[in-house]
Amino acid sequence: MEEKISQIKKEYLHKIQKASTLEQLDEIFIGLFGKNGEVDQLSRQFSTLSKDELKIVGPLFNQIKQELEQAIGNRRQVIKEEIYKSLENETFDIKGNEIKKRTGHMHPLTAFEEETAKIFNKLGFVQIDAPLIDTDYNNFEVLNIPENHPARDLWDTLYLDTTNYQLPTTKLLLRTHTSNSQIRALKSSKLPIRLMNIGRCFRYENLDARHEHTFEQFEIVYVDHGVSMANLQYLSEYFLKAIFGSDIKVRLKPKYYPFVEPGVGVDGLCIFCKGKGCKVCGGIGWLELAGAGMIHPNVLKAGGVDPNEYSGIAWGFGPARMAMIKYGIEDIRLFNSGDLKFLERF
Ligand code: FA5
Repeated sequence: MEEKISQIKKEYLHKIQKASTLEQLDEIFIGLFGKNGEVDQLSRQFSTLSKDELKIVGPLFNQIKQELEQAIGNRRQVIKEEIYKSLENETFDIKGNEIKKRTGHMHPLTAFEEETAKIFNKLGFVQIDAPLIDTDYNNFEVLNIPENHPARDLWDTLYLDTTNYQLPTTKLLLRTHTSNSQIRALKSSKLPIRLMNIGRCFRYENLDARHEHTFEQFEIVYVDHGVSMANLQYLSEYFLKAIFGSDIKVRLKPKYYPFVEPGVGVDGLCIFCKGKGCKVCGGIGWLELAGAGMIHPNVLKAGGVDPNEYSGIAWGFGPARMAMIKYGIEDIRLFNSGDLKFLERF
C-alpha cells in the first residue's frame, strides 16, 4: 500500500508539472480527488489493512494528499500568471467592428409643428394650451353648435362615460378639434388677441390612409379692431408660401363651420399636378389645406367680446395631412407606426 501511494504521488507530481492549461489541471484534480479518483479508490482499501498498517499508511496518505493538492494549487497560480502576462501584450484591432452610432432626430411631425409655430410666432402669435378632455359646452355649444344640431354630425365624437366617477352631470368628451381653444383665447386674454394652439384631437373614425382616431390640429385665433377676410387671405398665403414655397397659389372657397361666418376652406393649387388634376387632388387641381373663417358673433359674445367693436379670425388645419403633401407621405398611419424605416427617411 505504501508503495502504491508513493507511486501515485510520483506519477501525479509529474503530470502536474507537465500541465500547461487550467483545463488540464482540472482533469488531473478530478482524476485524483473526484468520485472514483485515485484517493477515493485507495481509501476504500483501508478496511483490508490491519491496525498497525493503518497507523503507518494513514498519515502517509494524508500527507501525500496535501502535497498533491498543494502542487496543483501552485501550478494553477503559475499558469494564471502566464495567462495574465500574455494578455498584457495582446492587442485587439477593433477597426471594422466599431459599434454603429445611431443618432436620433426629431419626429417629422413634431419638426413640422415647430416650423408652423415659428412662422406664426414671427407674426406675433403666442401659444396657449387647451385641455384634451373637455366639456361638451366648450367643444360644441359655445361654438354655436347646440345639442341635437345636425352640424354635430361633422365630428365623430368620443364621449366619456362618467357615471362611476361622481363627476358633475356635464358631458365630457375627448376634444374633436383644437377649436375648443377659441373660448379660452377669448376669455383669458386682453384684446387684441393673437393666440395659437397645437395638440391632439380624437375622433371615432374609420381608419384609412388619411384618417387617424388620434391626430394633431393647429389653430389660431386673431381678434382686433377691423380684422377682415383680407387678413385671412393674407395669413393663408403667408403661411402656405412659407411651407410650400412662393410658387403656391392659394384660394378661399365657401365652407360651412358653425363657429365662423363666413367660413372658408383654404385651398392650395395642387403641388403635384400644378392644377391640371391628378390622383392626389382627385382631379380637382386644388387641395384643401385648412379650414377658417371670421369668428361668429355668437362665439365672440360668449367669450365676452363685443362683435360690434371687434372682429376675429379662426384658422386651423391638420399638420399630419399637410406634412403628407409636403413630404410625399402615402399613409397618415406611418407617423405613429414607430417604423424606423419610415422615420429614417427624414
Ligand atoms: C375642424 O376640425 C375645424 N375645427 C377647423 C377650423 C378651425 C375651421 C377654425 C374654421 C376655423 P375639420 O373637421 O375639417 O375642421 O378638421 C380640420 C383638419 O383636421 C382637416 O382638414 C384635417 O387636416 C384634420 N383632420 C380631421 N380629421 C382627421 C383625422 N381623422 N385624421 C387626421 N387628420 C384629420
